[in-house]
Amino acid sequence: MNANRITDAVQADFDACLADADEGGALELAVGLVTSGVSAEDVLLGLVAPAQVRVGERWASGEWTVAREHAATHVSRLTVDAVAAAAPVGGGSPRHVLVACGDGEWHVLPSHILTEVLRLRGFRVRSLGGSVSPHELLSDVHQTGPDVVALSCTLTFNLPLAHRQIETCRCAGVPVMTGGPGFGPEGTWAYALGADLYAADARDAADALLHRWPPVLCGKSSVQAAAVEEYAVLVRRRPELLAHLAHVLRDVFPGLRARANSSATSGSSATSGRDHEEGTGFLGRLLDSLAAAVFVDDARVFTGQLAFATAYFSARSVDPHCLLTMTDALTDRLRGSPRTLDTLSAGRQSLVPLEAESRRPE
Ligand code: B12
Repeated sequence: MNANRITDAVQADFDACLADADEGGALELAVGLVTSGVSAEDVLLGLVAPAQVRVGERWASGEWTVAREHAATHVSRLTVDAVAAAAPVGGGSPRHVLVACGDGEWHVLPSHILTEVLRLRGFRVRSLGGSVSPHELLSDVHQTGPDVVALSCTLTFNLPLAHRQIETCRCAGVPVMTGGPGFGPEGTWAYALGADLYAADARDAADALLHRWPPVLCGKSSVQAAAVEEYAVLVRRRPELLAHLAHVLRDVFPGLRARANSSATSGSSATSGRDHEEGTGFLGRLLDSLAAAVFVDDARVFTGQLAFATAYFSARSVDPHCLLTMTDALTDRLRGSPRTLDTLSAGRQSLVPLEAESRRPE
Protein backbone atom coordinates (compact mmCIF):
# COMPACT_ATOMS: atom_id res chain seq x y z
CA MET A 1 0.00 0.00 0.00
CA ASN A 2 1.58 3.27 -1.18
CA ALA A 3 -1.26 5.71 -0.64
CA ASN A 4 -0.41 9.37 -0.21
CA ARG A 5 -3.87 10.37 1.06
CA ILE A 6 -6.20 9.08 3.73
CA THR A 7 -9.06 7.96 1.51
CA ASP A 8 -12.11 5.90 2.50
CA ALA A 9 -10.36 2.86 1.03
CA VAL A 10 -7.28 3.47 3.20
CA GLN A 11 -9.50 3.80 6.27
CA ALA A 12 -11.27 0.56 5.37
CA ASP A 13 -7.89 -1.18 5.04
CA PHE A 14 -6.81 0.11 8.42
CA ASP A 15 -10.14 -0.99 9.96
CA ALA A 16 -9.54 -4.45 8.50
CA CYS A 17 -6.07 -4.56 10.11
CA LEU A 18 -7.63 -3.67 13.49
CA ALA A 19 -10.36 -6.26 13.00
CA ASP A 20 -7.72 -8.94 12.31
CA ALA A 21 -5.31 -7.62 14.96
CA ASP A 22 -2.82 -7.43 12.11
CA GLU A 23 0.01 -5.39 13.63
CA GLY A 24 2.32 -5.72 10.63
CA GLY A 25 -0.35 -4.61 8.16
CA ALA A 26 -1.45 -1.65 10.30
CA LEU A 27 2.10 -0.40 10.82
CA GLU A 28 3.02 -0.82 7.17
CA LEU A 29 -0.05 1.11 6.09
CA ALA A 30 0.28 3.96 8.60
CA VAL A 31 4.05 4.40 8.35
CA GLY A 32 3.74 4.08 4.55
CA LEU A 33 1.43 7.10 4.58
CA VAL A 34 4.01 9.13 6.51
CA THR A 35 6.86 8.15 4.21
CA SER A 36 4.76 9.05 1.18
CA GLY A 37 4.23 12.57 2.51
CA VAL A 38 1.13 12.55 4.72
CA SER A 39 1.88 14.37 7.97
CA ALA A 40 2.15 12.16 11.05
CA GLU A 41 -0.40 14.41 12.72
CA ASP A 42 -2.90 13.71 9.93
CA VAL A 43 -2.29 9.97 10.25
CA LEU A 44 -2.84 10.05 14.01
CA LEU A 45 -5.94 12.24 13.86
CA GLY A 46 -7.39 11.27 10.48
CA LEU A 47 -6.71 7.54 10.49
CA VAL A 48 -6.08 6.09 13.96
CA ALA A 49 -8.46 8.24 16.06
CA PRO A 50 -11.58 7.73 13.88
CA ALA A 51 -10.80 4.02 13.54
CA GLN A 52 -10.85 3.76 17.34
CA VAL A 53 -14.27 5.39 17.44
CA ARG A 54 -15.50 2.70 15.06
CA VAL A 55 -13.90 0.05 17.28
CA GLY A 56 -16.04 1.46 20.13
CA GLU A 57 -19.18 1.27 18.02
CA ARG A 58 -18.51 -2.36 17.16
CA TRP A 59 -18.02 -3.23 20.80
CA ALA A 60 -21.09 -1.27 21.94
CA SER A 61 -23.32 -2.88 19.31
CA GLY A 62 -22.28 -6.34 20.48
CA GLU A 63 -20.61 -7.12 17.14
CA TRP A 64 -17.19 -7.41 18.84
CA THR A 65 -16.24 -8.98 22.14
CA VAL A 66 -14.21 -7.07 24.70
CA ALA A 67 -11.20 -9.21 23.79
CA ARG A 68 -11.46 -8.20 20.15
CA GLU A 69 -11.68 -4.54 21.16
CA HIS A 70 -8.56 -4.96 23.33
CA ALA A 71 -6.66 -6.59 20.45
CA ALA A 72 -7.64 -3.80 18.06
CA THR A 73 -6.73 -1.08 20.59
CA HIS A 74 -3.34 -2.73 21.09
CA VAL A 75 -2.67 -2.46 17.36
CA SER A 76 -3.70 1.21 17.41
CA ARG A 77 -1.35 1.89 20.29
CA LEU A 78 1.56 0.31 18.38
CA THR A 79 0.57 2.33 15.32
CA VAL A 80 0.69 5.60 17.27
CA ASP A 81 4.22 4.77 18.46
CA ALA A 82 5.40 3.76 14.99
CA VAL A 83 3.93 6.82 13.28
CA ALA A 84 5.44 9.14 15.87
CA ALA A 85 8.82 7.45 15.50
CA ALA A 86 8.69 7.78 11.71
CA ALA A 87 8.27 11.55 11.79
CA PRO A 88 10.79 14.28 12.56
CA VAL A 89 10.25 15.87 15.98
CA GLY A 90 11.01 19.52 16.65
CA GLY A 91 13.20 19.39 19.76
CA GLY A 92 14.59 21.66 22.43
CA SER A 93 11.42 23.58 23.19
CA PRO A 94 11.20 25.13 26.65
CA ARG A 95 7.39 24.78 26.47
CA HIS A 96 6.61 22.02 28.90
CA VAL A 97 3.27 20.18 28.96
CA LEU A 98 2.34 17.48 31.47
CA VAL A 99 -0.31 15.14 30.03
CA ALA A 100 -2.44 12.99 32.36
CA CYS A 101 -5.69 11.08 32.38
CA GLY A 102 -8.37 11.93 34.88
CA ASP A 103 -8.57 9.98 38.11
CA GLY A 104 -10.46 6.72 37.34
CA GLU A 105 -9.95 7.22 33.62
CA TRP A 106 -8.38 4.28 31.80
CA HIS A 107 -8.84 5.56 28.26
CA VAL A 108 -5.15 6.19 27.73
CA LEU A 109 -4.96 6.18 23.94
CA PRO A 110 -6.50 9.68 23.55
CA SER A 111 -3.85 11.13 25.87
CA HIS A 112 -1.21 9.09 24.03
CA ILE A 113 -2.26 10.60 20.70
CA LEU A 114 -2.32 14.07 22.26
CA THR A 115 1.18 13.52 23.65
CA GLU A 116 2.60 12.56 20.26
CA VAL A 117 0.87 15.40 18.41
CA LEU A 118 2.22 17.94 20.90
CA ARG A 119 5.71 16.42 20.61
CA LEU A 120 5.53 16.59 16.83
CA ARG A 121 4.66 20.28 17.20
CA GLY A 122 7.80 20.79 19.24
CA PHE A 123 6.49 20.83 22.81
CA ARG A 124 8.38 19.11 25.60
CA VAL A 125 5.85 16.58 26.85
CA ARG A 126 5.75 14.33 29.87
CA SER A 127 2.93 11.79 29.86
CA LEU A 128 1.66 10.11 33.04
CA GLY A 129 -0.83 7.70 31.44
CA GLY A 130 -4.07 6.36 32.92
CA SER A 131 -5.96 7.21 36.12
CA VAL A 132 -3.70 9.69 37.86
CA SER A 133 -4.72 10.60 41.42
CA PRO A 134 -4.63 14.27 42.50
CA HIS A 135 -1.86 13.36 44.93
CA GLU A 136 0.32 11.80 42.21
CA LEU A 137 -0.43 14.69 39.89
CA LEU A 138 0.58 17.28 42.46
CA SER A 139 3.74 15.44 43.30
CA ASP A 140 4.72 15.28 39.62
CA VAL A 141 3.86 18.93 39.09
CA HIS A 142 6.15 19.86 41.98
CA GLN A 143 8.97 17.69 40.72
CA THR A 144 8.87 18.59 37.03
CA GLY A 145 7.41 22.15 36.93
CA PRO A 146 5.23 22.03 33.78
CA ASP A 147 3.83 25.23 32.23
CA VAL A 148 0.47 23.57 31.78
CA VAL A 149 -1.26 20.32 32.70
CA ALA A 150 -3.29 18.70 29.89
CA LEU A 151 -6.05 16.58 31.39
CA SER A 152 -7.97 13.95 29.43
CA CYS A 153 -11.44 12.68 30.39
CA THR A 154 -13.45 10.24 28.29
CA LEU A 155 -16.19 9.21 30.72
CA THR A 156 -18.52 11.77 32.24
CA PHE A 157 -18.86 9.94 35.53
CA ASN A 158 -15.21 10.80 36.23
CA LEU A 159 -15.99 14.54 36.29
CA PRO A 160 -16.08 14.96 40.10
CA LEU A 161 -12.63 13.34 40.32
CA ALA A 162 -11.35 15.59 37.51
CA HIS A 163 -12.53 18.55 39.59
CA ARG A 164 -10.13 17.57 42.36
CA GLN A 165 -7.26 17.39 39.89
CA ILE A 166 -8.08 20.80 38.44
CA GLU A 167 -8.27 22.29 41.94
CA THR A 168 -4.97 20.65 42.82
CA CYS A 169 -3.20 22.19 39.80
CA ARG A 170 -4.79 25.56 40.53
CA CYS A 171 -3.39 25.46 44.07
CA ALA A 172 0.04 24.77 42.58
CA GLY A 173 -0.41 27.75 40.23
CA VAL A 174 -0.41 25.62 37.06
CA PRO A 175 -3.13 26.19 34.42
CA VAL A 176 -5.12 23.21 33.16
CA MET A 177 -6.02 22.48 29.56
CA THR A 178 -8.76 19.89 29.16
CA GLY A 179 -10.04 17.63 26.41
CA GLY A 180 -11.92 14.42 25.69
CA PRO A 181 -15.63 13.67 25.26
CA GLY A 182 -16.12 13.37 29.05
CA PHE A 183 -15.80 17.14 29.40
CA GLY A 184 -18.99 17.62 27.40
CA PRO A 185 -20.02 19.63 24.36
CA GLU A 186 -17.42 22.37 23.76
CA GLY A 187 -15.91 21.60 27.14
CA THR A 188 -18.96 22.87 29.04
CA TRP A 189 -18.27 20.68 32.05
CA ALA A 190 -14.53 21.35 32.00
CA TYR A 191 -15.20 25.06 32.34
CA ALA A 192 -17.80 24.36 35.06
CA LEU A 193 -15.05 22.57 36.98
CA GLY A 194 -12.71 25.57 36.65
CA ALA A 195 -10.51 24.48 33.73
CA ASP A 196 -8.55 27.24 32.03
CA LEU A 197 -8.74 25.90 28.49
CA TYR A 198 -10.52 23.23 26.48
CA ALA A 199 -9.68 21.87 23.03
CA ALA A 200 -11.80 19.53 20.92
CA ASP A 201 -8.85 17.59 19.56
CA ALA A 202 -5.08 17.36 19.66
CA ARG A 203 -4.64 19.68 16.66
CA ASP A 204 -6.74 22.42 18.27
CA ALA A 205 -4.84 21.88 21.51
CA ALA A 206 -1.47 22.43 19.81
CA ASP A 207 -2.79 25.45 17.88
CA ALA A 208 -4.29 27.05 20.99
CA LEU A 209 -1.13 26.57 23.04
CA LEU A 210 1.14 27.90 20.28
CA HIS A 211 -1.02 30.99 19.74
CA ARG A 212 -1.53 31.88 23.37
CA TRP A 213 1.67 30.93 25.11
CA PRO A 214 2.09 30.83 28.04
CA PRO A 215 -1.31 29.60 29.21
CA VAL A 216 -2.64 31.50 32.20
CA LEU A 217 -4.87 30.70 35.16
CA CYS A 218 -8.27 32.10 34.21
CA GLY A 219 -10.83 29.37 34.97
CA LYS A 220 -13.36 29.59 37.74
CA SER A 221 -15.27 26.65 39.15
CA SER A 222 -19.04 27.08 39.19
CA VAL A 223 -19.62 23.94 41.25
CA GLN A 224 -22.01 24.86 44.05
CA ALA A 225 -21.76 23.86 47.69
CA ALA A 226 -25.33 22.48 47.67
CA ALA A 227 -24.45 20.30 44.67
CA VAL A 228 -21.34 18.97 46.41
CA GLU A 229 -23.44 18.14 49.48
CA GLU A 230 -25.91 16.09 47.46
CA TYR A 231 -23.08 14.48 45.54
CA ALA A 232 -21.53 13.44 48.87
CA VAL A 233 -24.84 11.87 49.93
CA LEU A 234 -24.86 9.78 46.75
CA VAL A 235 -21.27 8.71 47.28
CA ARG A 236 -21.89 7.80 50.92
CA ARG A 237 -25.05 5.87 50.13
CA ARG A 238 -23.64 4.21 46.98
CA PRO A 239 -23.27 0.68 48.46
CA GLU A 240 -26.80 0.71 49.86
CA LEU A 241 -28.31 2.16 46.67
CA LEU A 242 -26.41 -0.31 44.54
CA ALA A 243 -27.60 -3.25 46.65
CA HIS A 244 -31.16 -1.96 46.39
CA LEU A 245 -30.93 -1.65 42.60
CA ALA A 246 -29.37 -5.09 42.31
CA HIS A 247 -32.33 -6.47 44.26
CA VAL A 248 -35.01 -4.57 42.33
CA LEU A 249 -33.44 -5.49 38.99
CA ARG A 250 -32.45 -9.08 39.83
CA ASP A 251 -34.83 -10.47 37.23
CA VAL A 252 -33.52 -8.19 34.52
CA PHE A 253 -29.76 -8.72 34.64
CA PRO A 254 -29.22 -12.46 34.21
CA GLY A 255 -26.04 -12.34 36.30
CA LEU A 256 -27.69 -10.75 39.31
CA ARG A 257 -30.24 -13.52 39.45
CA ALA A 258 -27.75 -16.30 38.75
CA ARG A 259 -25.62 -15.11 41.65
CA ALA A 260 -28.59 -15.09 44.02
CA ASN A 261 -29.54 -18.63 42.97
CA SER A 262 -26.07 -20.15 42.94
CA SER A 263 -25.05 -18.76 46.32
CA ALA A 264 -28.28 -20.14 47.75
CA THR A 265 -27.44 -23.61 46.49
CA SER A 266 -23.93 -24.72 45.62
CA GLY A 267 -21.82 -21.57 45.93
CA SER A 268 -21.12 -19.08 43.14
CA SER A 269 -19.80 -20.23 39.79
CA ALA A 270 -17.14 -18.22 37.97
CA THR A 271 -19.60 -17.33 35.21
CA SER A 272 -22.38 -16.09 37.43
CA GLY A 273 -19.81 -14.17 39.48
CA ARG A 274 -18.54 -12.44 36.34
CA ASP A 275 -22.08 -11.67 35.14
CA HIS A 276 -22.94 -10.34 38.56
CA GLU A 277 -19.90 -8.09 38.50
CA GLU A 278 -20.86 -6.88 35.03
CA GLY A 279 -24.42 -6.16 36.18
CA THR A 280 -23.43 -4.31 39.33
CA GLY A 281 -20.61 -2.56 37.45
CA PHE A 282 -23.10 -1.23 34.96
CA LEU A 283 -25.54 -0.14 37.68
CA GLY A 284 -22.64 1.45 39.56
CA ARG A 285 -21.68 3.51 36.52
CA LEU A 286 -25.28 4.69 36.15
CA LEU A 287 -25.26 5.74 39.80
CA ASP A 288 -21.93 7.49 39.31
CA SER A 289 -23.35 9.35 36.30
CA LEU A 290 -26.27 10.50 38.41
CA ALA A 291 -23.81 11.75 41.03
CA ALA A 292 -21.65 13.47 38.40
CA ALA A 293 -24.73 15.15 36.89
CA VAL A 294 -25.70 16.49 40.31
CA PHE A 295 -22.11 17.64 40.87
CA VAL A 296 -21.87 19.71 37.67
CA ASP A 297 -25.56 20.64 37.84
CA ASP A 298 -26.36 19.35 34.37
CA ALA A 299 -28.82 16.50 33.85
CA ARG A 300 -27.32 15.77 30.42
CA VAL A 301 -24.52 13.88 32.14
CA PHE A 302 -27.14 11.42 33.39
CA THR A 303 -29.42 11.40 30.35
CA GLY A 304 -26.38 10.80 28.12
CA GLN A 305 -25.48 7.73 30.15
CA LEU A 306 -29.09 6.51 30.02
CA ALA A 307 -29.05 6.87 26.23
CA PHE A 308 -25.84 4.85 26.09
CA ALA A 309 -27.35 2.21 28.41
CA THR A 310 -30.53 1.98 26.31
CA ALA A 311 -28.53 1.26 23.16
CA TYR A 312 -26.16 -1.10 25.00
CA PHE A 313 -29.02 -3.12 26.50
CA SER A 314 -31.00 -3.25 23.27
CA ALA A 315 -27.94 -4.67 21.49
CA ARG A 316 -27.68 -7.42 24.14
CA SER A 317 -31.34 -8.42 24.41
CA VAL A 318 -31.69 -6.89 27.87
CA ASP A 319 -35.00 -5.05 28.13
CA PRO A 320 -34.12 -1.30 28.42
CA HIS A 321 -37.34 -0.74 30.36
CA CYS A 322 -35.35 -1.71 33.42
CA LEU A 323 -33.92 1.82 33.25
CA LEU A 324 -37.38 3.18 34.07
CA THR A 325 -37.58 0.78 36.99
CA MET A 326 -34.15 1.96 38.07
CA THR A 327 -34.98 5.69 38.01
CA ASP A 328 -38.23 4.99 39.91
CA ALA A 329 -36.43 2.93 42.54
CA LEU A 330 -33.86 5.67 43.07
CA THR A 331 -36.54 8.36 43.21
CA ASP A 332 -38.21 6.46 46.05
CA ARG A 333 -34.97 6.28 48.02
CA LEU A 334 -33.71 9.82 47.48
CA ARG A 335 -36.70 11.93 48.49
CA GLY A 336 -34.58 14.26 50.65
CA SER A 337 -32.24 15.32 47.82
CA PRO A 338 -33.97 17.92 45.60
CA ARG A 339 -31.21 18.30 42.99
CA THR A 340 -30.91 14.56 42.65
CA LEU A 341 -34.68 14.25 42.25
CA ASP A 342 -34.64 16.88 39.48
CA THR A 343 -31.89 14.98 37.72
CA LEU A 344 -33.75 11.68 38.07
CA SER A 345 -36.88 13.32 36.75
CA ALA A 346 -34.97 14.59 33.68
CA GLY A 347 -33.60 11.07 33.29
CA ARG A 348 -37.07 9.58 33.45
CA GLN A 349 -38.29 12.17 30.95
CA SER A 350 -35.55 11.14 28.54
CA LEU A 351 -36.85 7.57 28.76
CA VAL A 352 -40.45 8.51 27.87
CA PRO A 353 -40.13 7.02 24.36
CA LEU A 354 -39.53 3.64 26.04
CA GLU A 355 -42.68 4.02 28.09
CA ALA A 356 -44.72 5.02 25.04
CA GLU A 357 -43.33 2.00 23.23
CA SER A 358 -44.49 -0.38 25.96
CA ARG A 359 -48.02 1.07 25.84
CA ARG A 360 -48.25 0.60 22.08
CA PRO A 361 -50.51 -2.40 21.21
CA GLU A 362 -48.64 -5.40 19.76
C1 B12 B 1 -10.24 1.54 23.66
C2 B12 B 1 -11.41 1.80 24.56
C3 B12 B 1 -11.34 1.32 25.86
C4 B12 B 1 -10.08 0.70 26.44
C5 B12 B 1 -9.03 1.82 26.65
C6 B12 B 1 -7.63 1.28 26.48
C7 B12 B 1 -6.63 2.37 26.22
N1 B12 B 1 -5.40 1.99 26.36
O1 B12 B 1 -6.93 3.51 25.91
C8 B12 B 1 -10.59 0.06 27.76
C9 B12 B 1 -10.79 -1.43 27.55
C10 B12 B 1 -9.73 0.27 29.00
C11 B12 B 1 -11.97 0.71 27.91
C12 B12 B 1 -12.70 0.60 29.07
C13 B12 B 1 -13.98 1.11 29.21
N2 B12 B 1 -14.72 1.69 28.26
CO1 B12 B 1 -14.03 2.25 26.57
N3 B12 B 1 -13.59 2.66 24.84
C14 B12 B 1 -12.53 2.52 24.09
C15 B12 B 1 -12.74 3.10 22.67
C16 B12 B 1 -13.08 1.94 21.73
C17 B12 B 1 -11.59 3.86 22.09
C18 B12 B 1 -11.04 5.03 22.93
C19 B12 B 1 -10.14 5.83 22.04
O2 B12 B 1 -8.97 5.54 21.97
N4 B12 B 1 -10.73 6.76 21.26
C20 B12 B 1 -10.05 7.50 20.21
C21 B12 B 1 -9.63 8.84 20.71
C22 B12 B 1 -8.50 9.34 19.85
O3 B12 B 1 -10.72 9.75 20.59
P1 B12 B 1 -11.06 10.86 21.68
O4 B12 B 1 -11.29 10.26 22.98
O5 B12 B 1 -12.15 11.67 21.16
O6 B12 B 1 -9.71 11.78 21.77
C23 B12 B 1 -9.49 12.91 20.95
C24 B12 B 1 -10.13 14.18 21.53
O7 B12 B 1 -11.21 13.93 22.37
C25 B12 B 1 -9.00 14.91 22.16
N5 B12 B 1 -8.60 14.67 23.53
C26 B12 B 1 -8.72 13.57 24.31
N6 B12 B 1 -8.16 13.82 25.49
C27 B12 B 1 -7.68 15.09 25.47
C28 B12 B 1 -7.05 15.84 26.46
C29 B12 B 1 -6.70 17.15 26.16
C30 B12 B 1 -6.02 17.97 27.22
C31 B12 B 1 -7.00 17.71 24.91
C32 B12 B 1 -6.66 19.10 24.64
C33 B12 B 1 -7.62 16.95 23.93
C34 B12 B 1 -7.96 15.64 24.23
O8 B12 B 1 -7.89 14.56 21.39
C35 B12 B 1 -7.98 13.20 20.97
C36 B12 B 1 -7.30 13.13 19.64
O9 B12 B 1 -7.73 14.18 18.82
C37 B12 B 1 -13.94 4.07 22.93
C38 B12 B 1 -14.73 4.43 21.69
C39 B12 B 1 -14.63 5.93 21.38
N7 B12 B 1 -15.66 6.49 20.79
O10 B12 B 1 -13.64 6.60 21.66
C40 B12 B 1 -14.68 3.32 24.04
C41 B12 B 1 -15.64 4.04 25.01
C42 B12 B 1 -15.09 5.40 25.36
N8 B12 B 1 -15.64 3.18 26.18
C43 B12 B 1 -16.79 3.06 26.71
C44 B12 B 1 -17.05 2.33 27.90
C45 B12 B 1 -18.50 2.21 28.33
C46 B12 B 1 -16.02 1.76 28.65
C47 B12 B 1 -16.17 1.03 29.99
C48 B12 B 1 -17.10 1.69 31.00
C49 B12 B 1 -16.60 -0.40 29.63
C50 B12 B 1 -16.76 -1.37 30.78
N9 B12 B 1 -17.83 -2.11 30.74
O11 B12 B 1 -15.95 -1.47 31.67
C51 B12 B 1 -14.71 0.98 30.50
C52 B12 B 1 -14.36 2.14 31.47
C53 B12 B 1 -12.90 2.15 31.88
C54 B12 B 1 -12.50 3.41 32.60
N10 B12 B 1 -12.87 3.54 33.86
O12 B12 B 1 -11.84 4.26 32.06
C55 B12 B 1 -17.85 3.83 25.94
C56 B12 B 1 -18.29 5.09 26.71
C57 B12 B 1 -19.76 5.36 26.50
C58 B12 B 1 -20.37 6.04 27.68
N11 B12 B 1 -21.13 7.06 27.40
O13 B12 B 1 -20.20 5.63 28.78
C59 B12 B 1 -17.17 4.08 24.58
C60 B12 B 1 -17.58 5.40 23.87
C61 B12 B 1 -17.49 2.89 23.63
C62 B12 B 1 -18.89 2.95 23.06
N12 B12 B 1 -19.07 3.32 21.81
O14 B12 B 1 -19.83 2.66 23.73
N13 B12 B 1 -12.34 1.33 26.79
